[in-house]
Amino acid sequence: MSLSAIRHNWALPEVMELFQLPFNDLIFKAQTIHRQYFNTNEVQISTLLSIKTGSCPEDCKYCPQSVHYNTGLDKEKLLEVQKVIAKAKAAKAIGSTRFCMGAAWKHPTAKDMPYVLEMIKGVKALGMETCVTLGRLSQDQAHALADAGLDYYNHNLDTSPEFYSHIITTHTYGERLQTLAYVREAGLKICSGGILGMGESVIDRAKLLIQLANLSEHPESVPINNLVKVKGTPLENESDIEPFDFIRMLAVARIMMPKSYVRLSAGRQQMNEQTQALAFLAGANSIFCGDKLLTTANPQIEKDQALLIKLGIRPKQRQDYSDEVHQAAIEQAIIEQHQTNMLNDTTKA
Ligand code: SAM
Ligand code: DTB
Ligand code: SF4
Repeated sequence: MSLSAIRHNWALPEVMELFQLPFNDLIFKAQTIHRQYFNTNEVQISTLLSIKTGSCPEDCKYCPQSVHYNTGLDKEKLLEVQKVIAKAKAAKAIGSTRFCMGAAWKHPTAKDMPYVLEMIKGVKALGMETCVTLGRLSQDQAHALADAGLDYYNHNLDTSPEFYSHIITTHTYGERLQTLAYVREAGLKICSGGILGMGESVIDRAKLLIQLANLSEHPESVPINNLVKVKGTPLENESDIEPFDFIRMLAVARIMMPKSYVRLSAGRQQMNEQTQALAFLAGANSIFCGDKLLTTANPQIEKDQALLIKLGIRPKQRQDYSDEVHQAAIEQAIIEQHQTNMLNDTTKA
């Protein structure tokens, strides 16, 4: 079978046609393409850590960390480098191959940068991939991150250019694209996606995917977040989206960016196992593991391990990383978890 082409010329009518396909046809198409490029029974696992929490000057209506909203968040200064490395070690022990560090900044300052660079070097030394999300970057900052050995920069476009100013008023879509261009030019991998459930239309979702897929290279990682509605933010009472519509977004992302990792990102805590299983069927092949995202809850690791076992899905090892002892330890932990679950099921019965 010939491989699906990697295209950068997606147009709105054809993308809307994908969104309007009968559900089964869409999922079949996405899964067929997924199998051309990936092992369907593997997911890449990343872990998040907020290295600087709250008091962000930006006004993003979904975000619990914006200084503009009172969400009762415990604010924290930039964490110490050693604390960050200890958290990365714990993430590695649960099978995570990438450690993502997020800061509630409009952009990093000259004072912050040396600490962030040390964090990157320290996490890399553990044999993990590194990702940071620090807000807007200058060209020099993008190069400094690359020189420190950073693998991925996360910078989400979040929604369509048209809907952006309804949600974010303190920076522009153009600025986001500029940072992505600096990141690419510095030779870093890009992690960029968006959020569903902010009151956007299906056209906005299609336009977000067109922005991402029509970049000169597709982002290597595309996180699709389901809005976590946090009390105190302007979107706290937004209506839930239909879970099938969330799955459609993942499927269309998979079809448009066949080689990218599509991450079933924020919102899994509020999602049942069946919806998550459909997400994997639609081509999602990356998740965040660990009981916290940045500031909100994520499923307990035991729950995630149990789900992956039920579905026969394995955590993906780094391609360039052959630590067999580490892999064996993860597999042993998963088997033990499986046995405990079975034992619990038997005692309950
Ligand atoms: N300040 C940096 C920035 O905005 O680029 C990095 C941190 S920011 C928290 C990273 C991303 O988290 C946002 O772009 C958004 O996609 C996601 N996010 C924030 N709050 C969220 C929420 N309540 N639900 C889902 N995703 C959220
Ligand atoms: C992404 O797309 N989602 C992550 C990560 N990239 C940085 C962040 C989700 C944050 C959810 C809300 C919170 O926990 O504060
Ligand atoms: Fe700040 Fe990022 Fe939250 Fe916007 S999304 S308020 S920039 S932390």
